[in-house]
Amino acid sequence: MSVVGIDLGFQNCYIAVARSGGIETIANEYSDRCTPACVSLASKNRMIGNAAKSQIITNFKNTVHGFKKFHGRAFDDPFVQAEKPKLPYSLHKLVNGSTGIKVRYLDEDKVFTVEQITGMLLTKLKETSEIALKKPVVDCVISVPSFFTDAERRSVFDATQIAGLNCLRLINDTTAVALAYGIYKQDLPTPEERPRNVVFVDMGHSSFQVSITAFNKGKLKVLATAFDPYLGGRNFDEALVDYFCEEFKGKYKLNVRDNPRALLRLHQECEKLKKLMSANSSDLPLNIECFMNDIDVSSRMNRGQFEETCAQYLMRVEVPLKTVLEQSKLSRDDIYAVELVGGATRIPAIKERITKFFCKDISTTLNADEAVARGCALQCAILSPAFKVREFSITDVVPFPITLRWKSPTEDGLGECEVFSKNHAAPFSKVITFHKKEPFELEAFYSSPQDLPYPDHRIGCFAVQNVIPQPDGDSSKVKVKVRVNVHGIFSVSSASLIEKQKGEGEEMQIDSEPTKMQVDQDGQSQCDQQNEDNSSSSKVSWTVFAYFGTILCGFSSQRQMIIQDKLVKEVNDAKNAVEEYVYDLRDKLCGIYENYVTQEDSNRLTLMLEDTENWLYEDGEEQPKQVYEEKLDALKVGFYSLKGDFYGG
Ligand code: ATP
Ligand code: K
Ligand code: MG
Repeated sequence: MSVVGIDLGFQNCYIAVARSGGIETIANEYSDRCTPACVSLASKNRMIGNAAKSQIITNFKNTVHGFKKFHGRAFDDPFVQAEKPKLPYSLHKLVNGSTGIKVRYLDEDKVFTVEQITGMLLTKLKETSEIALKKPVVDCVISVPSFFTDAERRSVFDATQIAGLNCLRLINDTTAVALAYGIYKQDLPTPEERPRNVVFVDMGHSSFQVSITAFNKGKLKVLATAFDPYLGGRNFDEALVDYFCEEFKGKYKLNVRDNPRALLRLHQECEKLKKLMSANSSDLPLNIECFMNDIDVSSRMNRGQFEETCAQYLMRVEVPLKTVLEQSKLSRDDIYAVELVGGATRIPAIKERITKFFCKDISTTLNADEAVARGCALQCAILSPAFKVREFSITDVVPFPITLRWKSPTEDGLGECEVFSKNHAAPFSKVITFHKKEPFELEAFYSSPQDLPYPDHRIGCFAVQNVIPQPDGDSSKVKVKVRVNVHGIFSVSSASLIEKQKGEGEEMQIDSEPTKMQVDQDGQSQCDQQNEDNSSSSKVSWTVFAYFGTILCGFSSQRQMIIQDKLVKEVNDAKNAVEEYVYDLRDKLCGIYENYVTQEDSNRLTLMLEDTENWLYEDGEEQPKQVYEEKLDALKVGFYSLKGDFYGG
């Protein structure tokens, strides 16, 4: 059983694994701990991660990045529509209305679902962890933003399945960070003492998340979360891009926005400049050679100007901080520490605002880039029977209240109740009792659409079937179990009809789900329309049918794509072997072999090497693997057939 944690970032992904020495963040084949969330499709193969990132400019139409927030979103979603004109690649409306990504792959136009693209990225991350652990990886824990709704979570979950992963938990980013913070702390208050309250702030490339978490020995409880789902490092990059586009229009008469390649380069340079300005308050240069129309461009900026340019975004930093504090019902004095993670919290103006708001110096005891992945790996270790870690209980919150509405075809029992209030503990199950004579429908939705960072407040419809009246014509008691599970996904997990059985012993339970059930008395009584009756009864489970908007597609193609990638890699390796042999032998002919090879042989070999090199650039540019292998063999034969006392050397 593998213990792997994945921080699935909008821009950067990190992997942490459990090895004998503990939790460790691992590097990929480029010795990079960060794998870019980038997938590049080409006429022969796919590239994922670092290799894909290097294609962002050269193959911009088919290099997909910045796709995380398309999960669970319809093509017509206002967010998707707002992103569309800014993307170098094309989006496409899928038959089911969801967002597809249109690229040219294997010389054909292809539309991939977001789940497939993330599936490819996860396959790469899976492979990287398999290389590090030297064994197959299936079980893992993956992070998602705390504000992700059901549809977004389901969609990410589907992607994990496409990648062949068994995701034990989708954990909220800030909760993963809290776990990484708390699990090794030796000095946490005992369960009887007042908890230690810590604020976690994570600003990444695409979003801003805050949580307040209460720690006691052996447990953490998230008290509240708040967020600005549309505020992150990329807004600052875009502000700089806007600024320089405007400047270059005047200064060089360039319309940068008309040239996707130039625009992408400017983006990359602005991001670099932004990072430099975090460390340096002086004037810094921005130079790009051969930017557009053979023109070199240059400009400058300092931190003061940066803050002015980004004022509209800096203004938004305080809002979630205020919200989270209000939600937690704590005062500033109750806060023990404020911990920052995420790349964009390195911007000094952001740090200042956070410090000022909490009237407290911020601590950076956590690794800002790796804490999420480490927290995920720790959660995976806790859930894995194969790995021993200290007991630690994690209670998260429901970020958006959930209401259940019910109706029957003929009975006038229409009603609704809020089953999960805002910041209700999660994961959590509740049993709700209905008194019904016929099948009925339950509709779950988010109660406060105005606070939801998602356009559709519906969660799902559940039909409770096979409900019949009691033999005496009375309503039957139907117990419905609703749950927000470990992934933060809502479901109606089971329904049971309680049959009256006069005079027989205890209530008999024939319940299909073996999980431990926590019953929330509040929730039960609100929805209970009649008093509990005391007559004995037996419980019979009935089917719940669920309908959801998400549709899974594309399980089969991933395998084929992996085979294709392997094939291309093998051909490239065979070709590289020929090239390397040519260079190597040429070096040696002028070096260590010089005294052992006659001039005549040397000339003959040099000619042969030159021919081969030319061939590699011409007819040999694209050949099947076998041709390269034969070429290499021929070279070797040519070399070994030399006369003289060469082998004596
Ligand atoms: P998200 O959490 O939104 O899914 P992510 O996890 O991929 O995104 P991070 O890796 O936490 O994001 O942060 C990336 C962002 O941080 C980028 O915008 C990057 O430019 C920014 N960043 C990194 N280092 C610095 C720095 N020194 N100064 C300013 N910004 C920085
Ligand atoms: K990240
Ligand atoms: Mg992140």
